[in-house]
Amino acid sequence: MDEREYDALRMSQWRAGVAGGGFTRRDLARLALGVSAAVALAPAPATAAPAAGPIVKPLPPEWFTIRGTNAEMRWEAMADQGHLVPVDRFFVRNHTTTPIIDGSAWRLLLSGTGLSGGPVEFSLRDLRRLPSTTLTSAIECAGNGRSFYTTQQGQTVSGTAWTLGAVGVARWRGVRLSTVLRRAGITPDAVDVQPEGLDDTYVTGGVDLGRVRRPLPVSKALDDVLLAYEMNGEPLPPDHGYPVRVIVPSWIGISSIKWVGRIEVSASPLFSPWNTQFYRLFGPEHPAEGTLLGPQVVKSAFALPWNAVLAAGRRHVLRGRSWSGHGRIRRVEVSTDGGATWRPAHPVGPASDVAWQRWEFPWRPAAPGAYTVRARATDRTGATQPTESVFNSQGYLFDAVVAHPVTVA
Ligand SMILES: Nc1nc2c(c(=O)[nH]1)N[C@H]1C(S)=C(S)[C@@H](COP(=O)(O)O)O[C@H]1N2
Ligand SMILES: [Mo]
Repeated sequence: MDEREYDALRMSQWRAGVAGGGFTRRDLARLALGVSAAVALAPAPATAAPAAGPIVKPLPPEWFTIRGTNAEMRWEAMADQGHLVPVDRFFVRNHTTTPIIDGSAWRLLLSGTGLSGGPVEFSLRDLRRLPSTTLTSAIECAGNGRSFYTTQQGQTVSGTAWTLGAVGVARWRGVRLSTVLRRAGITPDAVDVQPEGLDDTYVTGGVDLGRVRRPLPVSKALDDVLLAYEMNGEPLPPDHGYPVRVIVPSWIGISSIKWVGRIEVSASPLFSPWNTQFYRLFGPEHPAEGTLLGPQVVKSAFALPWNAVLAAGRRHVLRGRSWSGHGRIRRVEVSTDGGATWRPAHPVGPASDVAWQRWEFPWRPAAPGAYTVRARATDRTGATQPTESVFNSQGYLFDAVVAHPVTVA
């Protein structure tokens, strides 16, 4: 089952009043009234302590743009890099603050009506003793590219004003979630699996929405989802989920819960604000309850500074990357004349269904002046980047071609 089908089913159940696991339609109504909702589930293990700032790792301005509790990767930081984003440049999306967790005291608690016995706990050592899997996968925030709704399309949207740097690719190692679910005694009745983070509860508009959590269908949870304890060959760093995070290939970033402390396994459908209130498409082109938000769309970025300065009359190699939630990139074209003509870029390195494609494009700008460069990718399903994205009020899934300004001097 893909994300779109699953979300469609759950949304119709939500509308019909079906609700299991702690978050109901009535809670949502109370949220709208500003009344604190009873979303407290079983207490998570008390191993979390707050860090000094929202993000622990250094954020040098040549690599990052700070956006509230988040840090966006600057694309020029990838100009000299291989397939992976090094940990020190990987973007960070925190609803609150990176918690500092003691890995030796940490426990993963599995519980719920979809298990044959009672709750089951795993330590980090328990997980490391199970067979491991390595997977190179992208993580991308559903709001990546959001600011272009405003700067390219003149539309007002809510949320973090990312440009294109809320995406990264890393090599993750860990244990398959399916292995852990089977050891915990998942039953054939289980329908949803909901990982929950150990970071602070998320408060917005004066309402405490509880811990960051979002359900997955059992079919996805038993397929390619990883409980990762390593990133690029090192233990997970605090900002990216130490000691253990979920990696959900091809699905929007919010599915990949960091600092996971509890996993609810349920025989009835689960709902949270992260699949009912956020991560839905609302707007004039969408029904009142919003459209479900499917896998990531096609995007491209140049590994160049915004307003890069290039010398006239010289040969330059423009480098960039393209990616899609629907599988590998088949073709990338580049325009240096405002979108009038397009020529193919040359692929570099591996193609991947769950990561990006690197590419290069040689360019010799003849005359000094202001230019825009554009990249347009097509994925294996034939989906291509349009010239305009369909508006939604929370600014998700921006897929249009981005006009990147360059000065030739
Ligand atoms: N516990 C927890 N998990 C979380 C989040 C969070 O704030 N808390 N943010 C989510 C979102 S919206 C994204 S896009 C990714 C970002 O992962 P990164 O910070 O490792 O780049 O983590 C997801 N997992
Ligand atoms: Mo996100």
